[in-house]
Amino acid sequence: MKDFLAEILKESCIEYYGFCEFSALEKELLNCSAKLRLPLNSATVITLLFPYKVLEEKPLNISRYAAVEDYHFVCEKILKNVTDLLKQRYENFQFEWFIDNSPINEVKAAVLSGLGVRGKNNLLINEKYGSFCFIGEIVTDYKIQTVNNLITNCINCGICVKNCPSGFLSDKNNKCLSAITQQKGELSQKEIALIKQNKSVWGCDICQNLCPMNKNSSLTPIKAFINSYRNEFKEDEDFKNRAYTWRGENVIKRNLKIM
Ligand code: B12
Ligand code: SF4
Ligand code: SF4
Repeated sequence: MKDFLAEILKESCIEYYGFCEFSALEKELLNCSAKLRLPLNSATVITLLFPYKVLEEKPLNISRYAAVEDYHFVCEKILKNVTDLLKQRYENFQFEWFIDNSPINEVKAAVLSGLGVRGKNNLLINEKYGSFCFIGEIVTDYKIQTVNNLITNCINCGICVKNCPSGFLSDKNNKCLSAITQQKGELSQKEIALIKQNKSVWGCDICQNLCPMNKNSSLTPIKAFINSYRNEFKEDEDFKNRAYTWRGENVIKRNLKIM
């Protein structure tokens, strides 16, 4: 199985992947409808990284993850293809892919799979791509031998916590600016001020841009991200296939007006 995976993932441009036991994540499954898709007797989680930093300079008014084609679609294509190949080859086993809309705590899965450390900014930080990578996984009832990776943390410098504009990283009762930019309806004066001050109409990258472990992080080799890159959200842009599309045009356009 490991050799077969290595071969098909190489073809898909996936450089970082690893395995962890499903049982290590089972007790903390996130509450979402995708839970119903988990295979019966899930045994192994195959975790994959999808780096997405296209340029060294940061985009002008959106976060990096929103500057490329919606990662759900880009990663879905790769995950679906790999899953189909696995199903064909190991027809007596079940394989289900997830990304973001997943019952798995993906950061934890990635750390347990040996793909990086867990940052104080909540994110997975990989040795090559830093935290600028999405996490996807394939869950299977096939038992793959895993190494027992322990949860390892970042260097704990505290820069992210100190500079988090909303205070989310020091107190989860505060809302993350990324969540505020995605919120429908009216925003409070405090939320409006946060969008203005931090000049982001979608997402927030402050805790990533300042993280020393992201210094010199590599650019993505994934063509679909490179080819779809836009460094700014504009009022009249083509609105299709972006990470902000699912919230409808009004939310991001409201944020642009605020700015
Ligand atoms: C809901 C969600 C959000 C919400 C809430 C985030 C949150 N942290 O609560 C909002 C909208 C705010 C959000 C924002 C972002 N998100 Co988000 N989000 C998710 C989602 C769907 C679920 C996260 C979750 O609820 N986890 C469960 C809770 C319990 O985990 P937790 O909050 O980390 O809590 C744990 C820690 O506190 C930890 N802990 C305890 N003690 C300690 C001590 C230390 C030192 C540390 C580090 C941790 C720690 O224990 C808790 C339990 O395990 C995941 C996908 C997934 N299925 O995992 C993506 C995901 C985490 N998000 C992702 C991204 C990219 C982002 C943004 C960077 C997007 C942006 N640029 O705006 C920001 C970053 C915000 C931040 N720094 O946290 C990526 C992260 C990739 C990576 N490299 O890690 C994910 C994995 C999606 C994906 N498939 O790629 N997100
Ligand atoms: S994304 Fe922004 S608001 Fe959210 S935790 Fe990071 S710095 Fe704080
Ligand atoms: S800024 Fe410092 S504390 Fe925060 S994630 Fe990066 S290394 Fe860890």
